[in-house]
Amino acid sequence: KQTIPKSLQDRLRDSERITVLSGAGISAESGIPTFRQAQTGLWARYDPMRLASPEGFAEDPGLVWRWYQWRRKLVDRSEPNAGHRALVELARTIPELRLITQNVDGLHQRAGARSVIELHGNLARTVCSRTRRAIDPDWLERHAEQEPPPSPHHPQGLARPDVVWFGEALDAHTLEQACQAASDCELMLIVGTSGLVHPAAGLPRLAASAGACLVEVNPERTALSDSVDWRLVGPSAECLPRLVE
Ligand code: BJW
Repeated sequence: KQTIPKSLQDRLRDSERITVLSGAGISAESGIPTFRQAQTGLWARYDPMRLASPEGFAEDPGLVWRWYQWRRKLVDRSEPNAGHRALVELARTIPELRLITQNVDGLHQRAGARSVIELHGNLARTVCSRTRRAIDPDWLERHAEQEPPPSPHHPQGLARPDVVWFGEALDAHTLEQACQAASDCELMLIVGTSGLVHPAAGLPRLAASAGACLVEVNPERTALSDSVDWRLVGPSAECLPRLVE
């Protein structure tokens, strides 16, 4: 096991503002598959453009709805892991810890994290495909035999997950909050993300150009690895608890 360098421990202890950017890898040990890993990733088995794009939804809304229902169930049955919990612990000791996640599984919040910036939405919420207004869970239950259920808000609208698909814009206010958190931290912890999907993948560069040091936690090299100051090579459920102990 890689030991945590003393210089990193000191840096962490001295930091007043830390921002975390998390991705699918932090939930891997909760049993949620990542997207881009060769054998186990979702995109190894499913075509992202058919399942996570507005075009895919327009072509086969039933297929997309059922795929997200399957993922919702997977998330409902899972539990936050030691990595999620370690970040909650870290937040107790740092004056300002902000957490930006690309994940839609809500596991940071279930571990006790507060005010998480969710860049790509949340699987648990369902919205109208036309108006983007939230749809009440009771309505969805009453129309559950339809896949997807119709929208109560628009005659041509359908229920869809409140997540950000490829080619869709991120919520402007959420992105603004994330950019603010990135450009105003002393240290950014980049956990379990391949660093390939934009605009999220641009946040570490924003942090670095504002003077922050970058720490990556990932068992593999990523698109961001060459730009970071420290790499903790291993699963986040092992590395993060050691980092905060
Ligand atoms: C572990 C581990 C363990 C394993 N412990 N680690 C600039 C350049 C090029 C392209 C673009 C660009 N700007 C925009 C684009 C286009 C596109 C994009 O980025 N494409 C690239 C892929 C090339 N971006 C978009 O389309 C975005 N929208 C946009 O830019 O809109 C512009 C616009 C403006 C105005 C009007 C209209 C449009 C939207 C992106 C949305 C991404 N959506 C998804 C699906 C969300 C819903 C769902 O969950 O189904 O988000 S795709 C998927 O990728 C998901 C993730 O959040 C995201 C990132 O993936 P992540 O988290 O990094 O996971 P993986 O699998 O890639 O990596 C896992 C990592 O974990 C690996 O490194 C492992 O090693 C590691 N790991 N076990 C720690 N135990």
